[in-house]
Amino acid sequence: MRELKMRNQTTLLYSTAGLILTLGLSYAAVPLYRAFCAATGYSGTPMTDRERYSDASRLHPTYSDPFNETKDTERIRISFSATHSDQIPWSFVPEQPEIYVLPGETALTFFKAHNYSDKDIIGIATYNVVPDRIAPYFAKIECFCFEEQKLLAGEVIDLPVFFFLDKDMLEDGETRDVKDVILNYTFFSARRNPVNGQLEPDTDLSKYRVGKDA
Ligand SMILES: *[C@@H]1O[C@H](CO)[C@@H](O)[C@H](O)[C@H]1NC(C)=O
Ligand SMILES: *[C@@H]1O[C@H](CO)[C@@H](O)[C@H](O)[C@H]1NC(C)=O
Ligand SMILES: CC(=O)N[C@H]1CO[C@H](CO)[C@@H](O)[C@@H]1O
Repeated sequence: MRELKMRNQTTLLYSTAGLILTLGLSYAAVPLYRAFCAATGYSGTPMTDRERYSDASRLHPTYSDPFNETKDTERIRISFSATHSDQIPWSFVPEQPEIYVLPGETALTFFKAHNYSDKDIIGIATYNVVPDRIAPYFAKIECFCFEEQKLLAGEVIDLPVFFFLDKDMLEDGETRDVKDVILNYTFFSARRNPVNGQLEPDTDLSKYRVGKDA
């Protein structure tokens, strides 16, 4: 296994295929999320492209420019942003404000959610990235947003996101110069429709606009 340089102390880096395999098991939860996302019509939704992360050669930091071997690639700042709908009685914050990554370099970050109500809550997160043209290259290996999250009354949980920017972004004229990315989550509370068993948000989602390119 190739040794990774831990250049960024705040970033936890993994390139272990085993870890990815284990995490990959929750992939089955994606369709539920997709359905929710499709229903809300958000744009700028990052793709969770399984092919990208099952190809281990993509999960290495890209140190040089694909068009110029002598030119180093620059780190890209990923900043995290978290909001929630008015209806959901919990707090939801990123545990670190930002991470700097190279294309192909995997990174792990956490968000913290706290239920300060006296009821159990089911939450569903939607996400978007800014600028949204980077979304096709923003690959999530594991994300709390793939599944509904149930918080018991009073509970505090850490929600992981394990991601990388696909190195192909460097070959796309639209994205090769992107140096600043925002990953933005919004939590909605949800309930199960007793008729069809589907999760439905408790909020009027049309009030929320996400994923607009600046
Ligand atoms: C390749 O990168 C080097 C270092 O940044 C630069 O000096 C050189 O001009 C670049 N070559 C081309 C063809 O752009
Ligand atoms: C994050 O999403 C919320 C709505 O869900 C939106 O109001 C906010 O502008 C978004 N922030 C960014 C940086 O896209
Ligand atoms: C404020 C807090 O920590 N959480 C609330 C969430 O739910 C429990 C119910 O057991 C409340 O007692 C807490 O006040």
